[in-house]
Amino acid sequence: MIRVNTRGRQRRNVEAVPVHNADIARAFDEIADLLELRDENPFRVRAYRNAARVAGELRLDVAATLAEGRELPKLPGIGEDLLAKMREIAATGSCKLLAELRRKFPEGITELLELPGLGPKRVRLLHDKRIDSIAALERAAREGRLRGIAGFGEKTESRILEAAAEHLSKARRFKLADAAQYAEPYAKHLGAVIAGSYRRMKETVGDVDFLVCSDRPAEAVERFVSYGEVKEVRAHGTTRAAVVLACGLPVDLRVVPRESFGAALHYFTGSKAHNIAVRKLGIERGLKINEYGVWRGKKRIAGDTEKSVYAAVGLPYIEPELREEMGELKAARRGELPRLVELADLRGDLHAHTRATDGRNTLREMALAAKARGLEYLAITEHSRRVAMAHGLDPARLARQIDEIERLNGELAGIQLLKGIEVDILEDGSLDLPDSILSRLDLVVGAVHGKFDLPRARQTARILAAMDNPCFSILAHPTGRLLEARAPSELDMLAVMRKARARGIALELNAHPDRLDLSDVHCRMAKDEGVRVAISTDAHSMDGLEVLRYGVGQARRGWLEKDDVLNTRPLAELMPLIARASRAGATHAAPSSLPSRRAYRRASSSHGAP
Ligand code: DGT
Ligand code: CA
Ligand code: CA
Repeated sequence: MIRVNTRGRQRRNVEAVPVHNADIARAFDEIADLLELRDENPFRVRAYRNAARVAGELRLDVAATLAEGRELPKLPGIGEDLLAKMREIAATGSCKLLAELRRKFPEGITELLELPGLGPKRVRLLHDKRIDSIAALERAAREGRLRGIAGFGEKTESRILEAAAEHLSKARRFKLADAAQYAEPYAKHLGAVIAGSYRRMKETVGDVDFLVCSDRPAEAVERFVSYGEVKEVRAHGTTRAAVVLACGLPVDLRVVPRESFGAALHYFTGSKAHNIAVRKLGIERGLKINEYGVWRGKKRIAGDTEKSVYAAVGLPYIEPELREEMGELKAARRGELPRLVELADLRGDLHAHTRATDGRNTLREMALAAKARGLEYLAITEHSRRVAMAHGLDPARLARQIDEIERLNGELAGIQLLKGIEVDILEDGSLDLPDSILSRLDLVVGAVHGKFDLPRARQTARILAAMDNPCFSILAHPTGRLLEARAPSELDMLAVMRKARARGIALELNAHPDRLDLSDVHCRMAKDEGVRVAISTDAHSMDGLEVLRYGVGQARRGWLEKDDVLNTRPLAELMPLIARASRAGATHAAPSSLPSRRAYRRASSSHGAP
């Protein structure tokens, strides 16, 4: 289950600041956290977690819809009580229940839940000892006061100390999709273009960078600082300003004249390392490159478009997602830039849930939603029985779903449902369902849902063993990470990839913005190792299909091209690739030796690959 990062959360009491869906999701998540701390009924906790996810994934803006006097559509899994709370939060930013719960706990308590190894039980114990924030915890661990508390040994203490110190030293970052909810309407209001890490589709952003072209910069700056959601103005100049929004998101603004647009966009898109490298190429040609243009002496020779900036240093245009100084300049110089995969290249989705388990829509609704998005196929991959909280399928229920899908496929035109499962990979590497039922499916997606913290060798052996099952088609969310919340599992990713390649297994890039697992670095590694990547939504609702675009962004950061991505294949080409019989010894393209190998080695050493 996904928990939204709550660190540094602003307890909002700013009246009249519009409430975004992300705020509603966070409120529900905080309720779930606090109920858990009170040891309430897990089903009640889960109802609020689900509501958070529904709100977070909804495409329509709840507060705006209600403010216009329109009704919300029926939201599956959201009963009257939750709906009433949703209205209350949309109108006021909070609700009575949340306010009551907050009164019972000190303010920093939920941030403790974000540390690895700290669940509600332990946080309750800490609370009893008046250790109520990460800072207090860090102090207690340093002073050796934790090991006296039931369940905390010396080892736990040192692990917690490490995690707390890391947490405190790290600047807060926002998940891309969360930042988008606040930044998009703001940018639209200003007619601004968004640059920075946001444009590079980085999975998290430190702040959002706006660029406005105008000959009247003072006006643009005024409009920027007087936006309704601004909580704090940090800088206020004639062509630039910096603010923090009520939600805590910092936003920077720069205003430039029209003829500088390309140079400014290039400069503020970054990354800094990429900029420095481009500027160096300029210097070699006697050119000066800054945010106003490309200059030979006092003469401006380029800068109205980004393309003109690159052309001035003899390079073709480089896509923002590649601008990380990870070999893109060399590839550009040699004419070897990848042709990055695009959203429109995707023909289907290979990971989705329905009401049969913890999804919220029916098979038919999911099929029609996929069709409406122009997809050709959608794999239904419910949880298996071991994932009890999600009401995972046993063989009998899965068999019934297989029949239902076959019936539905006979009836629906223009969309094909694929019969699948997200089978749990047990601790010993065996799968949670017998081959007799797995072999009846079109594809088997395997995933880890517990014991994320096994030692590296055991975790790796577990995954490798699972991939030996002849039915195995795709390894889902391979590292199990949750951005800003759960670290990736320790895994020898190179060994996993080599095995995947040998067995014709694809790795999933889970597109959910809380996961984005594979990372960009691992995507690139997959490409180098000749392993196909499946960009999958893991949708639990019709709107959940929307996240594909984040998956595509991550894939592009990982240099993936159309051919590297499994679900760019039309159905007829896909089927033999996921079919079990063809998979023994099947391989993809030979591994290439792109300049990225060094790059991912460097970056992945912290994540597990040798
Ligand atoms: P973030 O905000 O931490 O997610 O990452 P960025 O890349 O958005 O970084 P940010 O907001 O500090 O700056 C936006 C862009 O401005 C950055 O990507 C490149 C450019 N920039 C900022 N400072 C410098 C600098 O000192 N030198 C150069 N060449 N470019 C810079
Ligand atoms: Ca930024
Ligand atoms: Ca910035």
